[in-house]
Amino acid sequence: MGKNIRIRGTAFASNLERLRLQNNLSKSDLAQATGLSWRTIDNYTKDRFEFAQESALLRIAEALNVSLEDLLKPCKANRPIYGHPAFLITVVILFSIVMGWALRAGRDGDSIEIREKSVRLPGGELKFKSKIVAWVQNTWDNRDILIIGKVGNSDQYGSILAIDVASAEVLWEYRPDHETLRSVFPADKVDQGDFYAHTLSLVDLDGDGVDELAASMRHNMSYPSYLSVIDKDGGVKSTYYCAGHINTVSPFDMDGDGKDEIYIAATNNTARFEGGTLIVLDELCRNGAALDAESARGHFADLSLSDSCKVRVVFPSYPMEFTNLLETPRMDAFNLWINANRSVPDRLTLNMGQPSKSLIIPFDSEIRPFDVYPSDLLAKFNRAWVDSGLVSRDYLTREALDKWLSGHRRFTAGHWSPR
Ligand SMILES: [Ca+2]
Ligand SMILES: [Ca+2]
Repeated sequence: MGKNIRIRGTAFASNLERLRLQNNLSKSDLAQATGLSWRTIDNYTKDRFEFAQESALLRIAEALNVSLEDLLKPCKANRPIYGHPAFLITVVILFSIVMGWALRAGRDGDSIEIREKSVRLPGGELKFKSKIVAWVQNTWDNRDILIIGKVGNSDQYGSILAIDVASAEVLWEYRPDHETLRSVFPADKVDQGDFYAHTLSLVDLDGDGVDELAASMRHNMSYPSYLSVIDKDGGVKSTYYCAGHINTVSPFDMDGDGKDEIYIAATNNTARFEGGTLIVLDELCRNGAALDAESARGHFADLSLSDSCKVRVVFPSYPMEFTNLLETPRMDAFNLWINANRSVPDRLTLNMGQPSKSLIIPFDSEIRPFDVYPSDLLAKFNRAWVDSGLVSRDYLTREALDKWLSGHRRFTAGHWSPR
């Protein structure tokens, strides 16, 4: 696996844009010069990734005639002048200016402040009865928009609101359709509680340059969850249902065709396969349910739903004596890691198990899992468990891991089923 470098929190995005313009390069020029996709370059300039492949960064640095270090560090004066009296006087003056600006900004409410049950925007303050648990910012129709997800409470269901930052006007509100959800999942499970937005992600599924919102909604008392794609006007374009919790949602254009796919790590939660699952949705394949003949009963009320995902990979569970020690009754899949470099074999990896003790599974560009290995900590714990007789056999030998991996199921339904 190539080395990944954390770019979030560095000056990479702003340096990339500045150097690109200085070199008179379009994003397409830079994509061509580096062998990366236009979408990847665009995502980099918009600071959408936390990490980047070192090899990709080196190619960008080379195309822009700077060192990797210069690409990541903040742009500043070349010569150290910290000790010079003029520098100290300048600092004092600048500090006064900045403080004055900051105080004015605070008075004018120039910034966005998200609190537990309220948001303060330049256009005013909005207060809510229930907690805000997810948010994302975007620009739609040349307006800065804040999108927030709230949990429900006794007199209010969870919902998603799109708010115009400048005016603090609520442009639209999305509420889960409980009647439909009661017909998809067992009604008694749905009635136990409420759905709320667990993750909000921006995704451009059709590649038209306008982001859609991918909202993963989770039940607060039971396991049903779903992912809805919502357009800029609040219209629901598609919904995909899952019988277990959706944990991670990662939009990415892996094949570089300018259209994002949605990669989802989730818990499968069905009787024979409680080993976590990876679901891929795209522009055409994003309706239906993670449902098949072996797994449906007891988890879906509507067995006529068909699975129109692009790809779904379901992993088997581990024996309970092992999952008990992992402190997870089901093997949750989480931490999707997508590799921007198209030449590496492991385009995507995910973790499965418990955050500190997990199996790591790499997938190729066809979303086929081709290996599994334990994290260092899981291997260490496993040795201790085997030595002390806590497990009856070693579940992490190469032979056992290969056998476990060969038990996965892979669905490529891909048929359209609007709902
Ligand atoms: Ca779009
Ligand atoms: Ca694509």
